[in-house]
Amino acid sequence: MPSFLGDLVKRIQNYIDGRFVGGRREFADLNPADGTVIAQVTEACEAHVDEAVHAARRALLGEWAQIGIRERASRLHRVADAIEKRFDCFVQAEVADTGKPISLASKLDIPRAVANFRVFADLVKISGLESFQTETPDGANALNYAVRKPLGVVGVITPWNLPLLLLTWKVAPALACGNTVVVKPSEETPATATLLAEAMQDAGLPNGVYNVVHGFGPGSTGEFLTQHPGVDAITFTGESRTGAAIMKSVAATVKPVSFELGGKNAAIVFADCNFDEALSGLSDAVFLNTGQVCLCCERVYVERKIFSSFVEGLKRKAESLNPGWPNHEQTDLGPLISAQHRDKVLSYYRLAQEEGAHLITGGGIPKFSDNRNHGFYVQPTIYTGLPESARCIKEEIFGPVCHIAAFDSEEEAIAMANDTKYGLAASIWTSNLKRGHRVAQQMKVGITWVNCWFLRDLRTPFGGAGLSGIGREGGMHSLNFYSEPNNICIRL
Ligand code: NAD
Ligand code: 6OD
Repeated sequence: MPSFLGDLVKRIQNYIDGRFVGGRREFADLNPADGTVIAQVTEACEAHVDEAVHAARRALLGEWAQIGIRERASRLHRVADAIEKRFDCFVQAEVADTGKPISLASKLDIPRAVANFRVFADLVKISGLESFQTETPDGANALNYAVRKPLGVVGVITPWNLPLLLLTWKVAPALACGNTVVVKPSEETPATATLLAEAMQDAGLPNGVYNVVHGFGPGSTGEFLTQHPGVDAITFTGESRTGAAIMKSVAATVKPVSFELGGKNAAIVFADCNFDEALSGLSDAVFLNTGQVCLCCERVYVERKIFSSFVEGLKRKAESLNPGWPNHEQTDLGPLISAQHRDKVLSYYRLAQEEGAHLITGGGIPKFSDNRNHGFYVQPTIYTGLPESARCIKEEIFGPVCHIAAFDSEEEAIAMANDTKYGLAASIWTSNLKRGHRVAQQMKVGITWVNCWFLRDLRTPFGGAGLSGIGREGGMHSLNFYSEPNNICIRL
């Protein structure tokens, strides 16, 4: 078995039909903390993608099709065991690829990958043995029953912000339903998807059930996958614009899609909230993973009575964050993913000033006395004073930044929060339970948290309205997407 840090990190290859496969074209994988090259990655050409899709098709019709739900579930638990066995290796690979603090990768990313396999293994077993496989309505003169089948070969395309968490969030239910997958992780974070191949081997998944192809989007691996006629469905997480491009691309072959896209999420903080809890919650909701979580709140609305003290409190939180080396336990703010993304975030910092914002803190690049100056760090940043029509209020920035505005009434707060083309998440802070329910039910989003943020139960529906996505995954919603009912009607 190749040792990940010894071999794979230096040369990350595609994984097709149970084998690591090299190629002629390579691209560099950078450490965002200091810009150094940590690996060379093999870019999959069209022939590699074709090979992976064919391997996935063969596997779909082979041993994998004969394995019943109980055994599939038990192998997925073994994948979870295999990730746990290599826990440190996964953590180090994720930290090196993303620059995220080691504390975050060890508490969130890798444990959630394990949980994704365990939850969907259990869910498919329980529901499959009870009612998921057959629906039998009480027909008067006919017996109807629907048998659920896998969709087939599923193309899984994922982003760089929570690489293994988001990849396994899709791979686990897809495999639980009996599909096979060809995954294309982000070109920025190819490591943990490749390491997962070893866990799949350990768990005894047949060759071809899990395949990894590396590369870029347009004119590269991503597009080869979405256009491939042998791919039966695409599940995608990433930018809304990319979702639109993929939709066009899959139209010719009419593939079902599940899209988890961008957000411009709002938080509403009422004066009756528990102030300290709201402040801590919002500090996470704005700055966690350097603001690179689709659920992060870049728009914060605070009731006027507590506006000044809240702005002051969040400023103190922002200034207390430690932009350290990702591998240090005390670090709580890593770099952004790439130089290109840092340029984008900094362009919004400049735009905010041009649009008339009042800078509360941050707005630039931190200064270091070491090689972090070659990394992609930016300062956590807070603005006030922008009109609601400003581009910085309308467009997703995806950095450690928020704008705070005051409101006077519940109706005004709801109207401002909903005034967006996105609709992923919202977070409401109040000690009035009635108000919590009332406001939450008026949010035009896929998920609303009350007095918390990013508190997850993996059985609940997850996804977005508007530009934030198509469909819902999570729990039975995932199992429904990754399978297809075949209804059989027998006349009695
Ligand atoms: P991105 O859309 O640029 O890339 C995502 C993936 O799509 C990558 O693997 C990329 O190579 C691939 N890709 C790009 N163009 C493609 C094309 N034309 N055809 C096929 N594949 C293509 O997104 P990103 O920059 O990696 O991630 C950040 C974005 O993802 C943000 O907008 C964020 O809000 C969103 N996101 C959403 C969720 C959610 O659950 N809603 C979760 C995480 C991230
Ligand atoms: O928690 C999840 O299941 C999920 N899909 C989170 C998405 C986070 C976005 O960056």
